[in-house]
Amino acid sequence: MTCRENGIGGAGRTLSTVVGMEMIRNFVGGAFADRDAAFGDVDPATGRTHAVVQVADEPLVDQAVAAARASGWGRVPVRERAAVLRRAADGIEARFEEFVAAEVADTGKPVRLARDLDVARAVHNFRTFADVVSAAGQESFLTDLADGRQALNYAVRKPLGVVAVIVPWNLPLLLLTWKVSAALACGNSVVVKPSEFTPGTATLLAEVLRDAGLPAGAYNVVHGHGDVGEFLVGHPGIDGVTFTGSTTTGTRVMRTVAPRVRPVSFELGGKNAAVVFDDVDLDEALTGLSRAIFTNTGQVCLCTERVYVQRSIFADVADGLVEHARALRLGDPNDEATTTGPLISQQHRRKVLDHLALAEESGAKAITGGGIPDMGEGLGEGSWIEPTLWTGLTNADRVVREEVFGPVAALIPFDTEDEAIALANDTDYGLAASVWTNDLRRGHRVAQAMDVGMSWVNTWFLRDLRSPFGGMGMSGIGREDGESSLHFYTEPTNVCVQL
Ligand code: 6OD
Repeated sequence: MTCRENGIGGAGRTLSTVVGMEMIRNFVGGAFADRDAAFGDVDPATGRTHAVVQVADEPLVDQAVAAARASGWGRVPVRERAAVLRRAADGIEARFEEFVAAEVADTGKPVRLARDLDVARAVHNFRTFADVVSAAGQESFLTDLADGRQALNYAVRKPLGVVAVIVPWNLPLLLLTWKVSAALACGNSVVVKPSEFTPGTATLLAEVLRDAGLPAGAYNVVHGHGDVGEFLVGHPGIDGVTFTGSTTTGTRVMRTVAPRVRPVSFELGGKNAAVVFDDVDLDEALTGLSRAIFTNTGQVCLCTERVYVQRSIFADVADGLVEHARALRLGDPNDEATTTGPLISQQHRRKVLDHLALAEESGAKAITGGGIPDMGEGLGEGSWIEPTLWTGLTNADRVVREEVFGPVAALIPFDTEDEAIALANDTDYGLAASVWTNDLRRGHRVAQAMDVGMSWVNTWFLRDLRSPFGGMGMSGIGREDGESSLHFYTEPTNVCVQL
């Protein structure tokens, strides 16, 4: 039986017996493991439970960490590791539509987005990190001391060992494979804890990695809520933690890991700004800004929630963005024409609705959206929200300072370049920014002046996995991708040979 078969995994699986649903199980030491405790996996588009997820307990997490330690993957030569990663990429491609279906069922995101962004990136992640690790060199120095001695110093990269990978629900497979492919490429074994909202693709990936020839124990999945994640990151057998999620959870993870002084890589919240100058190509900018605000229903850490617009084009940008927002098609995620799905959960929608109320209390004008759409039969119980744009807010308003993580943005005018930079940097976060201008020098100048990990000019979320990725301030700690991933997922150790 595979993890994604319908039915039950053995005696006592009462929940699945009753509802006869797909069962999502933990994967430990190269095999699926059954547990009695389970919860329902809800499709946020319909509000209906579509699968049953078995919950890991502490003994199972212990087993997963022990299996990871014993996997032997770190001793596999780089050439063979890269070959396994490439076969994993091929394996995802071969089961592409299964991954798409699992991601859509868990997130409610439009099937086109799941294909073009999430699953396509999963394939790309494995191929890229196979390439990165294959091309990686080591630092070396020929040393000439004043006393005449000579030496050869060279670094040897060792895997950290066992890495805990904690990933969120917004881009479950994209972020999981981004971290797992890099960690495995570097010779680490991983224990993955997906979000309880999106357990599907991490479990499917277990089959693909097993079939690609990854040794048992090198990839383990434990399901559950925050307590499972907390137990995992605090486990004495964990050598490093990579986490993407909220700043609040990130600080908890950091506290849990601190007593054992293990490296962490965190990509946390954001309150990302776009700065739009009046020399811009308006149509191009509106298309880009609309993507930046509304992609994945605003549930991407890089999404723009603050748009600073030069005053002379403020009305044009506002009208243009309203037109884009109204052209979005909310609806059945499996309909190819759908552009926009629901929020991940009712709980998250309550948070977003609180922010909509807060904006109104602050005197904002919702120039489009501002509430719950009428989705009609079948989708009425889903966690839908209207794409929303506000004017009339300033940086002093809470809703302009706090991350909403929904399809919302505040449009705020500015007059000068200096003012725009100051407004964009006036935040506790520092993840990403975009600058929209046709003035080449200004584009470089303003992009560099942004206090963020990633600045885009005339685009958004255009990624090269060799470039450093991560946030400043409350947006995170550490960088991943390319060389940065090699740095995080390995310990460079130095050998000095006197010549
Ligand atoms: O594109 C990536 O590699 C990445 N880490 C995206 C993060 C998005 C956060 O929601």
